This record gives sequence, C-alpha cells and structure tokens, in this order.
Amino acid sequence: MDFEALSTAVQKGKVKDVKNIVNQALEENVPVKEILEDGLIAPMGIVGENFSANKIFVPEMLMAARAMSAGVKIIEPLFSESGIEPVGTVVIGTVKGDLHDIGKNLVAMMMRGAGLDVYDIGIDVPDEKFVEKAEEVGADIVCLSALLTTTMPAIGDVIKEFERQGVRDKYHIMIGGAPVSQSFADEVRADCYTPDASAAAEHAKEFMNNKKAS
Ligand code: B1M
Repeated sequence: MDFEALSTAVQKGKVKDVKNIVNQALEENVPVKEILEDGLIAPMGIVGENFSANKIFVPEMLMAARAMSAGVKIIEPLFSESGIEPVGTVVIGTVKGDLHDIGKNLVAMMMRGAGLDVYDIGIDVPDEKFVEKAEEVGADIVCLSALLTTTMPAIGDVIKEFERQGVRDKYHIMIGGAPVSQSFADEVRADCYTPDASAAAEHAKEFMNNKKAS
C-alpha cells in the first residue's frame, strides 16, 4: 500500500483517489488501524500546518476534510462489532460555535467498535442539548469535543449546565480535541481527558466495566 499516495490524495482533497487507495489497501489486508492513523489522520496534521503557514486556505482545508471522511466511511463498518449487547450508552457532540467533526466522528466510531451505544448529536451543539439528550437516552457517558481555542470554554459551560440542572453526578463527562489538555480538564472539572479516539474508547470501556462491577 502506498501511504504517500493516500496522504497526498487526502491533502489535495481527491475523494475518488482516496476511496480507490483505501479499497485497494483493504484488498491487500493492510491493517485498518494503519490505514486510519498513517493514511488518513496524519495528512490532516500536514493540512493544519499548511493552513497555519498560509500555504492553503479554508476551501482546501474543507476539501481535505471531505476526502478524509470519504476514506473513514469505507473503513467504519470494520470497527463495529455487530450483535453484541451494548456495554453502555454515550452521548457525543462538538460544542457550541465549533464546526469541526472529524475527530468527534472518529471517537464515536471507535466507541461503537468498543461495543458502546453512541448517540452523536452533531456539531455546534447548545449546552442544554447535551443535558437534554443525556437525560432522554439515560446515558452513562457524555463526550465533548472542541477544536478551537475560542470554543474550548464552551466545554466548561456544558459542564456548568449539567451542574445547574442538578444532574452532573449522573454522568461521566469525557472531553477531548486538539487544544484540550489534562490541566484544562482539571480546571473545568471534567471526569476525563483523552488525547485521541482509541484512548477515549478504551477509557469508556474500562469505565463501564468498573461501573458494572461496583
Ligand atoms: Co479548522 N482549525 N477552522 N477547519 N481545522 C484547526 C483546528 C486549526 C488548528 C488549523 C490551524 O490554524 N493550524 C485552527 C484552530 C486554531 C486555534 O483555535 N488555535 C482552525 C481554524 C482557525 C479554523 C477556522 C476559524 C478557519 C477560518 O474560518 N478562518 C474555522 C472555524 C470554523 C468553526 O468551527 N466555527 C475552521 C474551519 C475548518 C473546516 C470547516 C474547513 C474544516 C473542518 C471540517 C470538518 O471537521 N468537517 C477544518 C479542518 C479540517 C481543520 C484541521 C486542518 C484538521 C482538523 C481535523 O479534522 N483533524 C485543523 C488543524 C489540525 O488539527 N491539525 C484545523 C483530524 C482529526 C482526526 O483530529 O479533530 O484533533 P482531531 O481529533 C482527534 C483528537 O483531538 C481527539 O481524537 C481525535 C482522533 O484521534 N478528539 C477527542 C477529538 N475530539 C474528542 C472528543 C473526545 C475525546 C477525544 O471526547 C471524549
């Protein structure tokens, strides 16, 4: 499998090429995790650097995001285990003012793959919507994603909304996204920060196992 060709196709937003290379890689039995991490996630880092350096602009960034999502869509079914009793219920969304959804979608995908029942409530989600959905579906875990330094504070607002409605302790609140850190998680009193989608899914599964055992 040609990782460089896949990386270039993602960076240039070539949806058709991304689909062809991913399908070919699957035929060659390349591990799905490698396709995802080295072929699809890594080039988005380069796209971000090029954007910061003013070498590309929002339209190119959007095209790259679309191409990456097309690749993820092909491998997504391979991450889910069907016919398994859900180990827990998760509500996930990107906070208010933030339109980035690729990372959040990956977390949802990995969590489904770990056997969790995931309700994805989308992007630019108002604070109260997280509470409303968590209460409606009887969630165990709530996941909040933010990609901008300007939208990070909305994570704290969502947690305050859970507190305001007197239901904060019912939920394990996990947070993540490129600018988010453990110290920020401590500051806003989140229950957990994980740097990536696999760590988030792993933590959620472990949390549910401990919850069931106690
Ligand atoms: Co935006 N953008 N963007 N963007 N964008 C960033 C985030 C930026 C770092 C680029 C840069 O300058 N280098 C920068 C933010 C700077 C800052 O805040 N300090 C930025 C900017 C400035 C903007 C705009 C303001 C640009 C503009 O309009 N002038 C604008 C804002 C729009 C808005 O949200 N209101 C904007 C718009 C966009 C697009 C729409 C064009 C597009 C998003 C398309 C989409 O998501 N559908 C876009 C993209 C693609 C990016 C970059 C290039 C890539 C993001 C991405 O998808 N990464 C990004 C640069 C970068 O991150 N290097 C950038 C791949 C993804 C797999 O990683 O999302 O980090 P990530 O998710 C990881 C982890 O963070 C973690 O797991 C994931 C997988 O392992 N994780 C969680 C994420 N959420 C989690 C939740 C959890 C746990 C883990 O819960 C438990």
